[in-house]
Amino acid sequence: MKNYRALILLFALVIGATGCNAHGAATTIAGTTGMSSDKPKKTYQDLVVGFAQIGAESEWRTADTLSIKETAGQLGVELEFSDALQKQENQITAIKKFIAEKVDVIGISPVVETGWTDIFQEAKDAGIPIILVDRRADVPDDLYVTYLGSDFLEEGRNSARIMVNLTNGKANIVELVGTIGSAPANDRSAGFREILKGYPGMKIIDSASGDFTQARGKEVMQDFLRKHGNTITAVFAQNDDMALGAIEAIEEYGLKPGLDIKIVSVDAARGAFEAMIAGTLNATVECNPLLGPQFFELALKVANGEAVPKRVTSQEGIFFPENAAEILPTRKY
Ligand code: GYE
Repeated sequence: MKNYRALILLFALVIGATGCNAHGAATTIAGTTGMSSDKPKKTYQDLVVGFAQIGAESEWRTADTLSIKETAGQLGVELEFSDALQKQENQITAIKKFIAEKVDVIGISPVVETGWTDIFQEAKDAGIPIILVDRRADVPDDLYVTYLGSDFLEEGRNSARIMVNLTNGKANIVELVGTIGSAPANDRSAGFREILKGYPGMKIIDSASGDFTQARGKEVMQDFLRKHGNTITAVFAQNDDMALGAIEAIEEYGLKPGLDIKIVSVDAARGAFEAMIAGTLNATVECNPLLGPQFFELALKVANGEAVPKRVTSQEGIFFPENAAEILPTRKY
């Protein structure tokens, strides 16, 4: 790192002393040091990144935003951050702005999977690489450089495996789905069903979107309870916030969440640990939102034309009430 800084300093001195442009100076140095590229390498301090965030719908998202902003601050990256209030059109407007500003790299968590091809093509035409963060977009491979995020399909599968164990293979499940058309909602639904296929006693009796928020999760659970009453024996909430909303609805209905109705959710945010400690949530499958460090590492490589893998997945675990109190203090979100 130190040597690297020294090299950059040398560049600056050569440019200053000779008055040549950066391109010429780099070629000279490349010639004397054997470097193959004729462009000076960017450092984090030179990097300008535009980030089109989804919104602030969940504890997960808040932690993700903080990780991105904090990491940018620590590294000295200039960050243009946009919050789209969960609306695709706002994300598209943000990307247009980043293109006009000629940022080095664009990061985006696409709120839904479809509808991105045209705007991604515009970025590509302007020579600005796109990194998908957290959520996938359904676009041709050449329109983004890499996708950093969780394996949502496996999260859905794990949620189903846990649910089978908790209910001995027999349950009437209601499902709180995330944002319709989003990659995590699509994949968590698919992974969950894939495993349940092998268990005829496990029935999904209803399924509706709570848009990944606690407030909507509660409303949808109230509807489910009105419709199905105490025939419901299990809830699969595709994130913790919706599970917390469901817990409130179940308590208000007069049943015991965690006991009368088993609940499994995804994210492993603090609220989920608190609910497990209170005995109202049975398990949470981790989905890591702390993507800042990996994102900026990729962004710098991409800006310097270095090769990066097309897919980078985050490592995750599963947590249960048994040791929730012990683990909670170590959680960073
Ligand atoms: O699970 C949910 C958030 O895209 C993985 O979005 C993310 C999901 C996360 O709102 O809480």
